[in-house]
Amino acid sequence: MTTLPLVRSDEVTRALETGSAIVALESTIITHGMPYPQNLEVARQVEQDIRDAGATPATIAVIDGTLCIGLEDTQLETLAQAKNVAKLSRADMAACIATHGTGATTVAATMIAANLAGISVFATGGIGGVHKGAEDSFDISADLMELAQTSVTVVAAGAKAILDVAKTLEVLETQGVPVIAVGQDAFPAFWSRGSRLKAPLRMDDPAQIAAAHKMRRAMGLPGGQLVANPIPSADEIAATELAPIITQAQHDADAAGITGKGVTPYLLQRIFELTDGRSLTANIALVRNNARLAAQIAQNLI
Ligand code: PSU
Ligand code: MN
Repeated sequence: MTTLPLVRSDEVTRALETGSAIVALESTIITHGMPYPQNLEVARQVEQDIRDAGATPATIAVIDGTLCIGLEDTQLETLAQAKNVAKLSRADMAACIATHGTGATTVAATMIAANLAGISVFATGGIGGVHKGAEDSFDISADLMELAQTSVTVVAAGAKAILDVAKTLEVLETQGVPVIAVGQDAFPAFWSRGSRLKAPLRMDDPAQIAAAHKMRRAMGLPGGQLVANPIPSADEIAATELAPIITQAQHDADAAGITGKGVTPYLLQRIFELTDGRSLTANIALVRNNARLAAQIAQNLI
């Protein structure tokens, strides 16, 4: 019989044994979302933020055919410097493990792994969603369908402003995914706090978010929740300032013929260049902010 090669870090094993709070973290943000060496610094910093907030971090990746739940520091370092690491989602994660490959997990793949390991909360930057022009390209992230079927609460700063955010919210509604804004009514726009779009739900208390997660389970509803946590005001970039930059980046991606999995990493890198690195500074601040909130939600789930 085929068994799943799943290995937990010592820290995660201890947390599971003692029943303490755990927060999952994705690895695509390390390999495809940020440049080296900031990616490594951020990966370490976010783990520490979770510890400081009273929970245990579990960064998830596939390394040499093993599904790793929690990475040791040397593994984190190798991944942060690795080139040509696969970007894994629901469609290709099993194939990567079966062929003894190495890959970073996206939101969708991290949710699957967290659920397998008994972890209910996951912090990231922004989820994937419906890309601009999806009516022609059909480019809709598998993250949305994962939120509809895997019972993990995902804390993000909304959907990246490179996406068609209105269409992203429509798909989430169709798929029955609760979208919960924290501390405000508006659905946050990743690098910016506000947007013209109102989030369907609002909860300002991590205990409420945890209670809603438990109630979905009690009702036998599959799927998770999207917690939309706005970037701290001190770190945001105004949406009006970013709009032309996003348009430029999208134009460049189209001109370069970028499609499929390459689109999101290309746009993030191009926006980094066009903002002289300010998009990265904001991205780091929002991920850390999400990690802290996720640690509080996780503590209310135990
Ligand atoms: N958010 C970030 N940086 C990232 C991503 C999200 O701030 O790199 C990654 C996540 O792993 C997400 C993926 O799941 O981008 C979405 O990719 P796609 O649009 O190809 O589904
Ligand atoms: Mn896509």
